[in-house]
Amino acid sequence: MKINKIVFLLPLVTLFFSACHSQTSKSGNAEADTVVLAPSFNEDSAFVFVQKQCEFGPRTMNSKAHDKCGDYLVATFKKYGATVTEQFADVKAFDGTVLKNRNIIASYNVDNGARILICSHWDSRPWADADPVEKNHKTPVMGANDGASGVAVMLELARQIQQKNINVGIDFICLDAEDYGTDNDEESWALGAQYWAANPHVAGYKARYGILLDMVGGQGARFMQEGFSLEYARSVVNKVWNAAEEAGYSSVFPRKQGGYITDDHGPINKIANIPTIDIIPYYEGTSCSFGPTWHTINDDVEHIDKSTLKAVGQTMMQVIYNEK
Ligand code: AHN
Ligand code: ZN
Repeated sequence: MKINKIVFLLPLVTLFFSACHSQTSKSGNAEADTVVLAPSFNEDSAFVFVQKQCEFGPRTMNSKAHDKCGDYLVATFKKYGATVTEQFADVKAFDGTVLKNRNIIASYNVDNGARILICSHWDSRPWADADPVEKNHKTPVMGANDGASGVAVMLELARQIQQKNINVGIDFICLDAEDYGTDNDEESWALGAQYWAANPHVAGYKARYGILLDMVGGQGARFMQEGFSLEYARSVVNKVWNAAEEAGYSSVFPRKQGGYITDDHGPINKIANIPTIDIIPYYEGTSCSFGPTWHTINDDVEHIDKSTLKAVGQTMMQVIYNEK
């Protein structure tokens, strides 16, 4: 009698759990569809990658610090087993300056046709023109959050992939010349992404989807669903916010809409036609939705929060280790 009861109740219990949250799909094929918990993303390691980039100084376009940091990124991705491709191009800025653009692409499982694109910009803004103090407006931004944080998460993901392979191909793209833009000209931003989208590093390049990491290390950051991401890649938004919940970070990734942001994902969606989302903070009810250090002299290593790097990094792990 007791055994009969258990046997009878078991399917109900299973039904209850699967109804909670897409742990298994309707097919009930546990082997193929069960969500696995990804290995642990190391936020201390990611933090060191932020520090390393910032030790070169602000990585402003056409600067020596930029050159040296580029070499460091190439060497570090190679050290973690990636196949690295570089794109050099002269691009014209809004003010007529010729920028020596360098996109750095680090690829895993190059022969796998099923690919995921993960990207972040690595250049620093040459002007802290959102600083509350006027005299700082021509000082370069260190870009610990705005630049280094996204690249640091990518480097740590690369280190993790070398330790445990994934089932798909990945291309990490360090995009250049994102942050040399001006307020009244949308096209002045994301010049490296514009170049890559029009000239992908592999002819006819295709990816299932893309994820842009922008400012993923700020104190008190929460990531809301960005407007263009919802328009161009709603299913990718849902995939990533589900992964955040699975990883235990639903409070950092609330299922709420944020703003519409001009960023590197624009050209990737519109020119390269790869559905791509932007993971970018949305600080509600503050004077700057990107957070208090955005384009100020306070965007430094001291204002980086490891727990934000962890929430984003672990969510990314949860996404990529569940890709079949
Ligand atoms: C706008 O200010 C409209 N977009 C800025 C995108 C950005 C700048 N991300 C980081 N720095
Ligand atoms: Zn910026």
